[in-house]
Amino acid sequence: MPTNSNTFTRKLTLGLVTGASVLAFSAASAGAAEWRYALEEAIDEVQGVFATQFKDYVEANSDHTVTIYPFGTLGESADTTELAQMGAIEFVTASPGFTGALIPELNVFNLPYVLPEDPEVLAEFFRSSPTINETLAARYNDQGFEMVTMYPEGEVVMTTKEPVNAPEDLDGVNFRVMTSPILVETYNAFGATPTPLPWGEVFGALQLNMIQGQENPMFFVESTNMYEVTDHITFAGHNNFTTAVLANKAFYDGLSEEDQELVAAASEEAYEYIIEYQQGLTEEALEMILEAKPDMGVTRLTDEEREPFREAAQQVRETFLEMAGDSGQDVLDGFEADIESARESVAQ
Ligand code: 6CS
Repeated sequence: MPTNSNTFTRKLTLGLVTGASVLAFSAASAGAAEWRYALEEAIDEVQGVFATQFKDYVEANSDHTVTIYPFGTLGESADTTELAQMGAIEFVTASPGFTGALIPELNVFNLPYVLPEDPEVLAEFFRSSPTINETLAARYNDQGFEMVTMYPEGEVVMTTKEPVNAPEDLDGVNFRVMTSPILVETYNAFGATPTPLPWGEVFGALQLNMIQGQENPMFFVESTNMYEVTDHITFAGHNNFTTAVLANKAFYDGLSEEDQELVAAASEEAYEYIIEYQQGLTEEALEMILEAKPDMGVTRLTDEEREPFREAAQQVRETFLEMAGDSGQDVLDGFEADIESARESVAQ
């Protein structure tokens, strides 16, 4: 079971106190430094596996150490993102499902039916896209971050108390989304009552029936026991969970060229590892869930059943363009062109 809210508040307070004293003693100095890296997930979940690879590479190739702060030790995503923005920690994993509230263009990742479903094309898109690695990287710079990398974490599924085959089935369902406005708009368009919440509140809210649905990749549905408090899983093919590894920009700009290259090399290695690590992860998680709860309902929407969700997605696109303006349009056009290039390069 994930941390309940009382335990969570206690841990958060302890975490911030411990975190503050740790931070006071570990300011970066010339030579060997301690780099602090906070996550939105546990150490054995995808973000933790990536961060561990990054840490191992940095520590094997320099005198620096990387201290990882998993979810719950320094607060919710909004807290850790702010700590990195102000330079109290050096690295953070911050997902557009939250940071889309800060940088409107990032909501392109939250738009349904934009990212390719083919995992090879998806991995190549993140690797090679100038829109991600130049245009969006510049938007992160505007907010005091250096974008180290972005990567996909797995196909997003809905988990609900009742089966979902059509938008009508979401009528009256309080559906938890991360806090970006485009996710709210998506579930409005899908026919639900969207409820933006930080992660730490989701399990309790499902248990208390304050919400009746949420979306996440399968590995997370399994690792956080979401299947204990929901009874149906729906694969609608509408998105893949994206995250970003960010560094504090002033910290990054102050690194030697050698250390900047170290960060890039560690992140490239961790990227390839995490893409490989995810092969079969969705299926494994589903098997584990069905073993623990054999009567869990699983629905894979057919193309025909997906059609009304795809139609609803058009309205979400329009809201995105109203919100992010011309630069949102450029990012969306850039995504479409970069996805096409990734498709062509994988097909060769
Ligand atoms: O739903 C969430 O809020 C969380 N989901 C994942 C897969 N990672 C972190 C995030 O906080």
